[in-house]
Amino acid sequence: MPQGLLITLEGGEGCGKTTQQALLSQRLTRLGIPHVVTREPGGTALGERLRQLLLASDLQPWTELLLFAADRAEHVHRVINPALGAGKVVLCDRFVDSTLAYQGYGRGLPLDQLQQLNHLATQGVRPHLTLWLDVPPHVGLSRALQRQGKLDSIETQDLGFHQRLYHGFQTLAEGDPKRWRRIDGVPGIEQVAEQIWRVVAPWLGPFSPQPHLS
Ligand code: T5A
Repeated sequence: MPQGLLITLEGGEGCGKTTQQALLSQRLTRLGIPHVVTREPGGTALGERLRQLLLASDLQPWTELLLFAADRAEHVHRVINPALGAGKVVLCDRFVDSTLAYQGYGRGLPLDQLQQLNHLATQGVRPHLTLWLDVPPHVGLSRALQRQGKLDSIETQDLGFHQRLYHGFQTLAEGDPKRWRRIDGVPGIEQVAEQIWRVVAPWLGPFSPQPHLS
């Protein structure tokens, strides 16, 4: 079996990650490519409980950080590592970079300490490819509001917070262009999906039971 492939989807609120993750998964299924769809926070039984706490509570930044790290440690150990070890593609909605963007650029916690904590929580597992769905904060927030009718405790942070984390994702993406790909998340869902497919398809050769990807 080939080594697995970890693809993460990142971006601000309502940027379309969950929608695009589902479309990409459908495509992989049609091609017979074994894969796992997962998310943070969440992805495990404990993670889903932590998710409810994290999205419903007004937590101190360090408390919030440590709960995200606990979620990630459990997730990597129980879901991501086993899937990668089995040679699967893992599509993960948010991962280590959300901590850098939200808790680092957004909340102002020191980036070097966040990197260390990410390393501890993941035991060094890193994404092979990260898709940044680039959507201006006001567009993403208005999509999230339309979909849910209300915003969760992180989404209701002031616009300055969302602008800082947007800048964070931009800085992270520009700082590691081998791993990151910027996807324009503003056009319609199908157009965004095509951009993503053009980026992802070349990575999938070793995982495809078919000779050609389409
Ligand atoms: N967090 C997470 C941290 O602070 N630190 C961390 O370390 C981690 C891992 C997670 C929260 O936790 C924070 C970040 C988050 O605040 P969440 O509910 O998972 O909470 O929040 P999001 O990840 O932001 O997920 P959302 O579901 O809110 O947004 P998505 O997944 O980006 O967007 P999606 O696909 O659900 O789309 C939102 C709406 O827009 C429409 C969809 O139909 C949907 O209604 N839409 C489009 N509309 C027009 N054009 C397009 N191209 C569209 N694409 C989607």
